Amino acid sequence: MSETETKRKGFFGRLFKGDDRTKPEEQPEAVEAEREPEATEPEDRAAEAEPETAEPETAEAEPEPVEAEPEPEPESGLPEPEPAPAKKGWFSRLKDGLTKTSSRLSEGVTSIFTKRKLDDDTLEELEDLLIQADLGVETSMRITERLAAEKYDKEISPEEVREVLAAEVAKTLDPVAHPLRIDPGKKPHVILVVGVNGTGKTTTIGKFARKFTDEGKSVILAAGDTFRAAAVEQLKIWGERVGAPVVTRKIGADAAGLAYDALQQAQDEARDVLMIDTAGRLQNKADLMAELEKIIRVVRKLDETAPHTVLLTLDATTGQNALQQVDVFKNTAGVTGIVMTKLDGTARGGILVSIAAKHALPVYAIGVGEGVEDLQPFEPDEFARAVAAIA
Ligand SMILES: Nc1nc2c(ncn2[C@@H]2O[C@H](COP(=O)(O)OP(=O)(O)O)[C@@H](O)[C@H]2O)c(=O)[nH]1
Ligand SMILES: [Mg+2]
Repeated sequence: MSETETKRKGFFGRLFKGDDRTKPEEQPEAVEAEREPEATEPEDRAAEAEPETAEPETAEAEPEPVEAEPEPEPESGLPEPEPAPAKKGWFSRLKDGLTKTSSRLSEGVTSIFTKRKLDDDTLEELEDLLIQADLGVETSMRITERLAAEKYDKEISPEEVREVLAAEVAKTLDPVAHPLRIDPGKKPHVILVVGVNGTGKTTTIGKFARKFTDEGKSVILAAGDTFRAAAVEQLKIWGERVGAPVVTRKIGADAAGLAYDALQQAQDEARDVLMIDTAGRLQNKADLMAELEKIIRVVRKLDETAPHTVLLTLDATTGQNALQQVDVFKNTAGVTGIVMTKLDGTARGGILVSIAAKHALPVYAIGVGEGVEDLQPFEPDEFARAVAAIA
């Protein structure tokens, strides 16, 4: 079992696993809401651990077991999944993470351009490939137009195409690479974290909290997802890990009231940063948006410039759905920037390029894993090279 899988099986993994791969706009939200209050997930380990007692006790059995079919080698002949790699630099982890995105693209490019000229047909095939990789129409067209301008009717190698791809992707991403900066003039700098359930809000708060405390800043967290006991617990654990106090209320308490109290405490204690976690239930969009608006309204009673950052988390594995989520949150919650999570292990990493082109929102950081060290600064050139599979 890989390290990631092991973690998944662990505490939060099991509680939150259901959210991971779901399309947040669809019914899973409702499902989650129903199953949540008591996280009494039955220990289904029993099923896994069940010993295979099927060995028939034939005293003088032939060496050949009769039960040839059900048990051995579940994946007949398929290679074992690769063991989790040891610690690597973040760029190589990003590259590994984006392998599914980049290999689809580079194989596509190779198959289009091997021994073929750059003409209308190949250009159209390329454009389709790029759009299917979630790069967005605008960037895809820029790539094909540039190739057409430079190489029309000539032979072109897949490598040359990939170079242009990387360069144009970087051009789209450059303007949105803005790290999240804490304004030292604010005590505290208030960060409101919004996004659909399961997109990584709480984890991202934990990762940023670690980064800020490592920089010597004093951080306080507010457990504004007051709907779920497990969500509050999850933030408390992050708080303990990084040594930041976590302001909590009873389950079902008013999130705005909690945010108000947390800001007051943060001001009293002259904290540098307050990060407010929120609920992300989209099954009732109107309620959720009303709640976020109320949080913003009440924190402004204590500091009319707050929140100073409204950070939207987006799960890369949801692909095009992430674009819609930006639409939903951008206006109501006044999103100032995004963190794209789960870029490790998805074929849909290209969606970040679409979002950059369409919304021009700062990308504060990217998530390439579940661990505290897996929040990375967003570097457009490196991201573009990883997507285009250029070393
Ligand atoms: N692989 C991977 N998993 C992540 C990343 N960020 C968050 N997760 C996982 O996604 C799940 C949901 O995250 P969580 O922070 O609880 O989402 P929230 O509901 O928005 O607060 C958890 O299992 C996290 O460990 C990431 O960058 N990569
Ligand atoms: Mg959460």
